[in-house]
Amino acid sequence: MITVFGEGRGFRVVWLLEEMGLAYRLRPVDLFAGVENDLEFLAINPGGFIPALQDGDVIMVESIAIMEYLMARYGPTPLAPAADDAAFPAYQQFLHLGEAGLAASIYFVNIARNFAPPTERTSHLAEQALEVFETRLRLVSRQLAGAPYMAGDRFTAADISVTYALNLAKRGVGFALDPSLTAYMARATARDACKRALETCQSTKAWHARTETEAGR
Ligand SMILES: N[C@@H](CCC(=O)N[C@@H](CS)C(=O)NCC(=O)O)C(=O)O
Repeated sequence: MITVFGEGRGFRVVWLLEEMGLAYRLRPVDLFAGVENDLEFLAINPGGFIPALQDGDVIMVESIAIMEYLMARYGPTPLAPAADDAAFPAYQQFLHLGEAGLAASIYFVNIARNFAPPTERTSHLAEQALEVFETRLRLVSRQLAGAPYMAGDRFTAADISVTYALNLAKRGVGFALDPSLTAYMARATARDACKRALETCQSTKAWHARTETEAGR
């Protein structure tokens, strides 16, 4: 049985598992309660961050690497275009840009805005992180000017990667997504597998409900 530890970016993994129709269980990890007493989780990931994956003897962290592992081991799947597919370079680029360029930067803007002491809510570092997010987002917008999805005509795991970051920007820091990005988000997240993932990820679902009215502020 595949076990996903933690939501947050674990939502990407759960969504992918739903798309692929693989059996799994979600093991909640409460970062706000502190993980220092969660010895079972710390045995899986001594770093204490989420998500982590356990699949038999395999233990992994990093949401994008976990998705690549699952698609390679249990594929082939249309979620991952093959290397000789014309869609492959864009797929590969946006799969990683979604985390390394977008989520990693907006994550720290979110921490600064919502969790830092009041005097540190606007800092040079947070401004730099926001600028990194915004400059990388231009690549997403350029892609959407010519195609409905990150890899072109079809939905792939790159869309799972990128939409997680856009959602965090929208709900976490009130980043205003333009109409093209909003339409893209709606298109990608309308999938049944995404809806099923949200039912599994109850903390994420509650966060969506909490931020529904605030998003876009
Ligand atoms: N690049 C990692 C980022 C992991 C990460 O930063 N996760 C956040 C929650 S989504 C976390 O656990 N933060 C608490 C910490 O780093 O201690 C991934 O894509 O999995």
